Amino acid sequence: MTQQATPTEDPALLAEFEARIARGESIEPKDWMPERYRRQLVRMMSQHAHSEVVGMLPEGNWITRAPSLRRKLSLLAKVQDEAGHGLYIYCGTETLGVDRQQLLEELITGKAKYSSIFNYPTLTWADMGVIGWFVDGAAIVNQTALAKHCSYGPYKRAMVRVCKEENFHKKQGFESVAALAQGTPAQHAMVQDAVDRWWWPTLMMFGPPDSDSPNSAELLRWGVKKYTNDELRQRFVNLTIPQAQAVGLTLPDPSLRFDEATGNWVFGEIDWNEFWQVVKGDGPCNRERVAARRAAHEDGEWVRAAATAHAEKKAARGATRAA
Ligand code: BYC
Repeated sequence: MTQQATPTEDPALLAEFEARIARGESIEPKDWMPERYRRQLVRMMSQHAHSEVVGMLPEGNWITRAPSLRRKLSLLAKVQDEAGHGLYIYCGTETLGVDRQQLLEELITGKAKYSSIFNYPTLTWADMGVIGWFVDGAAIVNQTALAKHCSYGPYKRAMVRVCKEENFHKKQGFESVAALAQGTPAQHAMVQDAVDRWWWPTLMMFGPPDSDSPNSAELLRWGVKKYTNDELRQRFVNLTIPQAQAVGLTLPDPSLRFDEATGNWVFGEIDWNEFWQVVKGDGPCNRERVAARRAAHEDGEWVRAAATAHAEKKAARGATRAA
């Protein structure tokens, strides 16, 4: 399935499109858009949808080992929410003329990108709290900007509900972290260790530095992104440090300091070699994650076959009645 043909990139159409973006109007699926804009959205939205779906795996790993019924319920709800987020965003890519099957194929064959953060292992129960606090906290910073400002209507609207749910995820994570931080010395040590392992990979979630981000200029120009990767990363750092201080946890960065002049927390150098290694498929869990998604897809074959058979039978019944 392809989008209605846009015969040429007529300069007048492009000028009108850019004027609409400058006026803060939403671009909708049937509106004219430059092919580059459509492709950028498909790239970004499909990576986002895949991230939500793969993001279920590190936490799903702990559902059967949650320490209480209450913790299990909130973890279960969170993981189910991530599945829903993936589905909304895949629907969003369909409005751009992309076939979902094709995207899923790219995910299970390891061709597609998804967020680097989900290629790290979840070693202890404390990781569940820290993921909610850091990873969902980072997601909120990034996605609230999309919900408020993104120029593509279906993506912007999908982000409204996603952000509401991410807020619940963050709160349950931070509450769990606070309980462990105030618990026994062993619990405090467990949650500090999780903070130490997840801090730097979370900062990498925001993408490469602005000086090394090939897509940012176009996305900013066309109002898909409102802020740069570094701006959002800084916002997350500024928001999170006081929260860590409030629960008596430290962040694994000896160079952290508050800069009165800018009102920002200055942080140390991110290991970009590690980031690119993970993005290129060589992180601690990349192969495991893709294999798990492939197995889930293959195990679900009978569900797809049954749904297709049901739809075909219903359509045939409708055709007989109409005749
Ligand atoms: N991991 O030019 P750049 C979630 C790639 S879901 C992997 O700066 P852009 C959550 C990038 O794709 C989290 N790859 O790109 C879910 C590009 O490669 P290609 C996902 C990354 O698009 C469950 C290349 O590096 N959130 O939060 O301007 C539970 C150069 O980058 C990463 C979204 O997807 C990365 N971290 O900026 C809890 C939000 N970073 O495609 C939480 C929407 C960069 O040219 N996406 N790359 O081959 C965005 O805001 C932007 O796409 C990004 C990257 C900030 C991620």
